Amino acid sequence: MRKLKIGVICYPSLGGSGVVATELGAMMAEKGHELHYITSSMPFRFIDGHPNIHFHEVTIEGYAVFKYPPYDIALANRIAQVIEAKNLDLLHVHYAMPHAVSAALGKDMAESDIPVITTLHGTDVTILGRDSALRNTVRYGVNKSTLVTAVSESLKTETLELINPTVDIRTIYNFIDENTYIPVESESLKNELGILETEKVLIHISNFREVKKIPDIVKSFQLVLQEVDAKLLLVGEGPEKENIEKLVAEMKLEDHVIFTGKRTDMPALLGISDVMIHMSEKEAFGLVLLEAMACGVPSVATNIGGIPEVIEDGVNGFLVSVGEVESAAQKCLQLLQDESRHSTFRENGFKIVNEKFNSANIVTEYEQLYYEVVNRK
Ligand code: GMT
Repeated sequence: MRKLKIGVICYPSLGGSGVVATELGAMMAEKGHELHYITSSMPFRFIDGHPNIHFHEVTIEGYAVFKYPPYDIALANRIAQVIEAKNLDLLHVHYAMPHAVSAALGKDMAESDIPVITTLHGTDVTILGRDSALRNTVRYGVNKSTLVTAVSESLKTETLELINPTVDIRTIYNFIDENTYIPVESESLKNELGILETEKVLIHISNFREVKKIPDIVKSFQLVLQEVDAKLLLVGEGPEKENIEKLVAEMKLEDHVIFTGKRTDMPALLGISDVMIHMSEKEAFGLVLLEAMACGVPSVATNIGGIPEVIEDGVNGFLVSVGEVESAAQKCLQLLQDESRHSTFRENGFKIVNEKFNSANIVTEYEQLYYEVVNRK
């Protein structure tokens, strides 16, 4: 099979869709394909210097007439340039808004028949697809794609219900790099973060958006604390951070809740953690749950969206309903106080990572899809 030239459009900053886009690109590059990232800045897990990976920056001047600089148009313009200059075989777009629309426009500008694969990651459909100001645009971007993938069956079903697209949607699960996400022992990190040897550690990692329901996590943690000595690690940054800091202060939990900010040492942080807690009201997949699983950390999470496809209740974690703060606390305690259950869930998790979310298999699924759309053309 000939090697492909693939244009990748994604959000380069913190976020699961950007992580998947860069990990997938890295693995495709290892298979000999040529990757061209067309983004506003260098993706944060971008492998600079790899001979098969290239970066094409999208820039736009802030002219006085623009109330909002038209980034989406500048992106389309750059996509058109790269399609022509690099003779791309296909575009792989991560997150429909605005990327799928910019890809359609860029393709049109270049007068090209290049195939476009759009991967839906979640809120591009579950929130933006419900917003009357954007719904038609999301549908347009999706329908202009040659083929669409969703990161879970749940997201595929929700997309069919909400958008009823005219194009084929396939489910391809997210994956992690199994060489990076491994159990790591890091006692010095515990010291560094002020965690005592005897304390249990709960961890939550996210972009601190409202959908993550972090106040529910803090309330559950307070109940856990009544039974065991513990610390809660809140890893990440985002719009809700200030509110959560206030809540933690009101609940007088400052000595027990550690805000780490953005971190790059996830395996080490997971290595000192006993349970991952995730109380989202919307979650198409929950990449951090998979990262935790690969590092040997069972999860307590909500039974919504794609989470039940990642966490099997009573197998590699526990599921609770949204807002069930007490039940989440009890489930955390069951894992923190029962070593044998913890270790069974941990082992089950390793098996699930290896079988259901095996990166080599998933990358091959994407590769087959790439050839399918290119050959269709
Ligand atoms: O919508 C977001 O919260 C951002 C987005 C992202 O870029 O990380 O998250 C979505 O994509 C991830 C990667 O596929 C999934 O793991 C997340 O579950 C999904 N977020 C939501 O559905 C809320």
